[in-house]
Amino acid sequence: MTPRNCILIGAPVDSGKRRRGCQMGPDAYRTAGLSETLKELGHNIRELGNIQHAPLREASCENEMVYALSETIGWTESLAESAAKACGEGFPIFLGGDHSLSLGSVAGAAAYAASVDRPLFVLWLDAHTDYHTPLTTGSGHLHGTPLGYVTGREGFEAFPPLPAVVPTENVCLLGLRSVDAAESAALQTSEMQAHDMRDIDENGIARPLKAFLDRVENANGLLHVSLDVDFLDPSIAPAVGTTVPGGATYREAHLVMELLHDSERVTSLDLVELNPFLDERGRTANLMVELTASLLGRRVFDRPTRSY
Ligand code: 5AB
Ligand code: MN
Ligand code: MN
Ligand code: MN
Repeated sequence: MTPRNCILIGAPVDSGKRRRGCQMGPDAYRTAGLSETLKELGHNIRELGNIQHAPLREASCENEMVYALSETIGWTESLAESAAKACGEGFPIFLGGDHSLSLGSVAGAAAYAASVDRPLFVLWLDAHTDYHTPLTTGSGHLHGTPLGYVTGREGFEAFPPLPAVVPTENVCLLGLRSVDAAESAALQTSEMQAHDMRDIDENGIARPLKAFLDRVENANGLLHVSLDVDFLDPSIAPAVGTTVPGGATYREAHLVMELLHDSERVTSLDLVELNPFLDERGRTANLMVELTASLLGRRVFDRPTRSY
């Protein structure tokens, strides 16, 4: 296995929703031994500690429901900068923090991809589509908007202008089981490949993922993976504010990570929405570390790499 230069970036973002606790996420991953686990697999690890949001400035939005706009803009600025830089130096892993961190991490990854003239693809592992804009969100929670931002939807005027838009046909979502009406309507007119749990129940999780990975391969793309804790079934991953029953099982989740590893395509990763305040004796943090280990090459026994 080729060792990767992993860059661990703590992003204690907690502004994407009203319930607090994701700010403790980076320390929970450290406590669960993320860095040691990846070292044991033979990877090089650089720890950047926790980053901060850019200085806050006044910002406003027509939708008065929108929560903590200035703070999320500040995070988007600092994360986009960190991501673009880290993508040029190694394999960034963002230790969240809630999912609003992905407005910045994906924007930065897209900027880097554009700078090396390669397309960026995004795999969204989530119960939700996170395709709102500040104008369509009913909750006002900006952790429900990162895919809206990075694909260039209208309504993000207060945010930093996107250096490079991610085309919707480059986005694949797996694990959906809670989609708001406004998101669903917008999704219909987009090219995103959205696979809900019904689809996964009927067809398995490997098939849509392999089809997507083939497209990434054929386009010689970079691949950003965004793993929301609520992709997983709450029975195995309780530490998240937005539990939705009927999520990915332990094996489905590991299989996704194993296939991603074998594809050798993943170039950046978000671990988001872990709320350690809601965990049971660290089990969710531990599972997220185990899944990251699968993505970075841990396997039960060695076998010839299959091509698909
Ligand atoms: B998460 C909801 N669509 O907009 C909203 O956890 C949930 O990052 C968003 O996927 C969930 O508030 C955001 C109801
Ligand atoms: Mn979610
Ligand atoms: Mn999410
Ligand atoms: Mn959530």
